[in-house]
Amino acid sequence: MVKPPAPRNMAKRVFSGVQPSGSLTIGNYLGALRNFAKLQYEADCLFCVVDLHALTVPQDPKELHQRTLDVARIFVASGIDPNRATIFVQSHVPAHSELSWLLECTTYDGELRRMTQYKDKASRQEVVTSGLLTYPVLMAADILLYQSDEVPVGDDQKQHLELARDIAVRVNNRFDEEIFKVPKPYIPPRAAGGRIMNLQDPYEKMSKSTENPRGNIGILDSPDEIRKKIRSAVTDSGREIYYDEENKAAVSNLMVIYSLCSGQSLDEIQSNYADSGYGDFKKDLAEVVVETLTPIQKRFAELSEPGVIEAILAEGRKKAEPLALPTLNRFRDRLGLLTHS
Ligand code: AQP
Repeated sequence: MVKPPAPRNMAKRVFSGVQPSGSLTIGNYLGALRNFAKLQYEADCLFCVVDLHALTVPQDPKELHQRTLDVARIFVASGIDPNRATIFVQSHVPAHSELSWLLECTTYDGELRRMTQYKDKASRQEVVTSGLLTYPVLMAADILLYQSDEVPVGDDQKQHLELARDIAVRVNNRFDEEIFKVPKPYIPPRAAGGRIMNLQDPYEKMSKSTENPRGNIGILDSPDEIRKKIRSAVTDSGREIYYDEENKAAVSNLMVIYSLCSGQSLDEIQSNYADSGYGDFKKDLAEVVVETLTPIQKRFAELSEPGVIEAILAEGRKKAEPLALPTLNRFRDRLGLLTHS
């Protein structure tokens, strides 16, 4: 049955974004995109390709251009319906950058330097841009601009979301008025995909910009690549297959991927493989991952026809900008900035 489009006055507003900073992984899919597709039926959703965030570390311009389109295609291919949710590109709505500057002037340097992701990414860069430091403020602007109630993200974004909440509360207190809604995070627990780990290092988050890409399953990887990467995934000592994040980090991570792709619970998987070794488990895991990603890849290919995704993004910008401007203008006004015609 075709579900009717989400009415704009739905009680709940949801915002989330994905950076076009590399090839999207199954971590992005299981931790975020998959939930986006579900939320569109219960909330007024805005999903954004956050291209400005990607600029915080060096990007090849041609690749950035292509990846921006590809992330939007992956949104749609993962089940986000552009007639229900608003899909758009961050830099197409300049209010994001303007609000980011205004919020930077209410954020403390120490708050930003404490961010784990900043410390981690800065330690891997030869030159650290100020954009890398202020990135969480731009993320706060993305969210607060739309009076978002809820933000579905993986658990690596938890600290940034807490900052967005702190900024909103600070501004509201200063003006004794709800300028910004204080957003709530929607973070799946680890066993439900909140933090998928690298297959070559179960203590490193699976990440687009990893230095260990053999441990990433890309959403667009071919079946053979997927099989090869899962076959060579590291495992833990002992042959048993059971869920224990601390002592069986590698196998637990593989079990979570298996569970989310197959719909089987972790307990079912454990009992199904009670008498098997890692070899059989990995072989079956590869097949359930291939089965999950193949339909997304097919849909992605259909969306690659010139003009299709561009039209969706143009429509998305038209819907997003009028939602953003009233909040920006109210905040400008409260700060004492002159209005213009
Ligand atoms: N490994 C992961 N497990 C679960 N969720 C994840 N997310 C990212 N990695 C995992 C979630 O995916 C969404 C989009 O992420 P992003 O593009 O905003 O950037 P990120 O969080 O920094 O993700 P990456 O893949 O690690 O990108 P790079 O390497 O460019 O920094 C977010 O909701 C994120 O939580």
